[in-house]
Amino acid sequence: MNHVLNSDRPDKVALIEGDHAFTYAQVESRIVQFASGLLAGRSDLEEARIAFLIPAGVDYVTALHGVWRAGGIAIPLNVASAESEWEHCLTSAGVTQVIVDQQTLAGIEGLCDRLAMPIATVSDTVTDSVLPLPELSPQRRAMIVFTSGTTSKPKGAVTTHGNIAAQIETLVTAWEWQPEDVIPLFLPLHHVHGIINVLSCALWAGATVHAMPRLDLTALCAQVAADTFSVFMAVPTIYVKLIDHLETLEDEEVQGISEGFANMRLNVSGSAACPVEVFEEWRDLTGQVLLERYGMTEIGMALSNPYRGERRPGYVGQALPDVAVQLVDEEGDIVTGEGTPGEIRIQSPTVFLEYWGNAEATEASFSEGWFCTGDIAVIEDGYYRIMGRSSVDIIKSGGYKLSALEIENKLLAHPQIAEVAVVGIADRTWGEAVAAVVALKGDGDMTLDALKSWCDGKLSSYKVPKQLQVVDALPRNAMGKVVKPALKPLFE
Ligand code: MCA
Ligand code: AMP
Repeated sequence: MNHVLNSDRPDKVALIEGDHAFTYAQVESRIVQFASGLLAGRSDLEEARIAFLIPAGVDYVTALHGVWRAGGIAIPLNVASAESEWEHCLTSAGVTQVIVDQQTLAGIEGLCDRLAMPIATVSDTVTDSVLPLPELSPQRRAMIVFTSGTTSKPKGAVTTHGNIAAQIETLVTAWEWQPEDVIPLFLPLHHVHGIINVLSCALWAGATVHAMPRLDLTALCAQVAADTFSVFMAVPTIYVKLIDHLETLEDEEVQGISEGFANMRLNVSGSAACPVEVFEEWRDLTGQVLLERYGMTEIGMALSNPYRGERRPGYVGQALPDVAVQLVDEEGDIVTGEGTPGEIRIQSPTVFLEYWGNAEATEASFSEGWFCTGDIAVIEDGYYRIMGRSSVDIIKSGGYKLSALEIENKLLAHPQIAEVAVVGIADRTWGEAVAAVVALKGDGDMTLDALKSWCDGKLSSYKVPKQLQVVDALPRNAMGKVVKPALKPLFE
């Protein structure tokens, strides 16, 4: 199984990182050297878990594909996590080795020392003594992506080589990826959106990826205005940030950037609901009709507006090829016909294998062979519309899925906090913003700034509450459970 680099045009540029351009042949050769170094004389890593902490660039691609080619399970970590979050990923997945680059080494070295976990850079691992690499069947485990959910700790979603190939092939076909395509990559590379939809589809199709270590709107827009890209993929928050950014610029500059977007063949939005206003503002500004699609870490992409055909604002389109979709109502009955909401359930070769080391959670997430997404949708005029989620404990902020329970558990360790509830509140930029309601011990007070400083280093910064309300006691129902819907109006 080699769901890897396109090998049709070895001299074509696969990846651009800063001033360096790497051809497909160069990237391939580095991957083989790295995989050989990882194997260190063995014939197959036999699904050993290898985690890596590397920003977008050739080292990232080398680590991801190198682990795959050596028969390991690749675990991309969030470069912006707090140490305790990395520790959870490393220990719960039984990681045997951590790969870093020169920039990320210092941040995680201490943790690896404490856990007695071997750590190495990509450059130290590559070797000239190239070894034969193992043959891998589609059933072999390939990757673990950590995803937050209704449990307090993120779970590791395991996909096989076959799942990953199916996730890529579906999108390459549906969105008509071409070798001539050029795409910017600024999304984080520990989630499916960046890993599969952008990086892997492009490298499969023989296209060119411009790797950017972070989202820099000014630099990005300059390249857009220079007509560098043909395809653009982002979360709704980034389209909002771009719309706001363009408002700060002179008319002439805006015109150049708008034309750059207009000249692309495709702009995609996903990972969170794209508000109709954003869809319309983007169309007015650039002439681009956003293609909105729906997916999830555990299933890859499932629903998509058409590449050719009507893209409807507020809708996520129809099932992608080979994806079977059911809507199931609260009574557990399959919804037939249009207009009745139900939970989205999926069967598809793209659906993941299991949560690592958590058979119970895996079993609970399937019903009669269908993966239960927890998202509620309705079909209207043949198109799916996402209505919300079955759990109030999941928050989608800027495309990141956050667990209210995970944030509450952290905040409960604050010496002043007696009780806490975390909710997502509507926010133009973030979609939902994290908001905390706390009841304090004693008669002290708490400011948002003080809470934010306390969170520093304990939580990834995007999980830190953006709003705070202090109350005497949290509202609870007869069962003693906090009534979360009653908390949202506190922030209006
Ligand atoms: C950054 N900040 C955030 C977020 N991102 N706050 C809430 N939610 C966020 N998502 C905060 C930082 O903590 C910081 O706060 C301040 O904003 C500036 O941080 P910076 O990193 O400079 O912000 P940015 O570069 O503008 O980042 C915004 C972003 C980023 C580019 C939209 O959040 C992002 O890349 N989101 C995409 C996530 C994604 O790819 N999700 C896919 C998963 P302070 O100043 O207080 O420290 S979903 C998926 O994969 C499925 C399969 C699917 O359907 O796609
Ligand atoms: P994640 O678990 O991080 O992969 O996020 C997947 C979740 O993002 C889905 O279960 C949905 O709740 C949400 N999501 C993804 N795409 C869309 C979309 N186009 N509209 C609404 N929600 C979406």
